[in-house]
Amino acid sequence: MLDVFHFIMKGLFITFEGTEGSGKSTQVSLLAGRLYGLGYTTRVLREPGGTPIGEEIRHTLKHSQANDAMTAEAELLLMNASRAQLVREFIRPALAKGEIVVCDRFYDSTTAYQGYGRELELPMVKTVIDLAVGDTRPDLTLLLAVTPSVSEERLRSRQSTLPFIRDRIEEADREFFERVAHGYEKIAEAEPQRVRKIDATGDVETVRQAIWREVETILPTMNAKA
Ligand code: Z5A
Repeated sequence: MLDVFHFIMKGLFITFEGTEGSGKSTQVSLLAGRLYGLGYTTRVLREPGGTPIGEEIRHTLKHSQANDAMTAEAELLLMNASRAQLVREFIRPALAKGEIVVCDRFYDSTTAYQGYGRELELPMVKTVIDLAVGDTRPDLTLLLAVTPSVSEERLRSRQSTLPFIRDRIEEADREFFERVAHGYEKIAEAEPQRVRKIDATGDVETVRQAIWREVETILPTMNAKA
């Protein structure tokens, strides 16, 4: 458990990771609502994006008509340009005020997608990440793990209710997403204290409770029940 002094001085930084359709956005909202209800000033952010500049970069990365030719290196730098802005514009100021920051994806996504997925050299990926974040690192990362078939099924059911919007990153082949999932396994193995793997194949409430059990351990003394 982090001590109360750490929390007041540094805030608390929680990130969510996982493949698409693993339920990150759903659980980010539920966690933030719970923390907010308990009286914690909580800021929810997402990557890529989260700032006005970052949201423009997000559009370029995902939906721009002209992004077909984007190279893996350009993708790496754009993800981290968005991140560098988010860290300095919102994350550091919020943490300095002792707030809880909950971010939907952070630099582990770059290691998993641009490092393992796009197969860029991991030391180079790390150098770029280090430049973007400096010493701003998550206290806790929740890695939501689902099988590829669960992920595909959830995305299919969501797509059936929404108008189609092209997404360049989702157009990658299945091998790419398998490499991403493998990358997340390696990340969790390398930092088991920070990165907590959550079985996210169950229903929303079961996953919410598993997440809360992890979050509870790093909150300062409180009497909340799951
Ligand atoms: N990316 C990168 O390459 N490098 C980087 O450094 C960063 C990102 C930061 C961002 O896409 C893309 O950028 C992403 C990685 C890359 N690319 N891909 N592909 P995004 O922000 O648009 O989307 P996403 O992060 O991949 O997440 P998502 O597709 O929106 O899914 P999700 O947030 O994990 O899941 P969800 O929206 O909460 O749930 C999906 C559906 O399942 C929805 O209909 C829910 O109601 C349902 N759901 C959720 N939980 C459950 C449970 N437990 N049971 C049943 N159904 C559920």
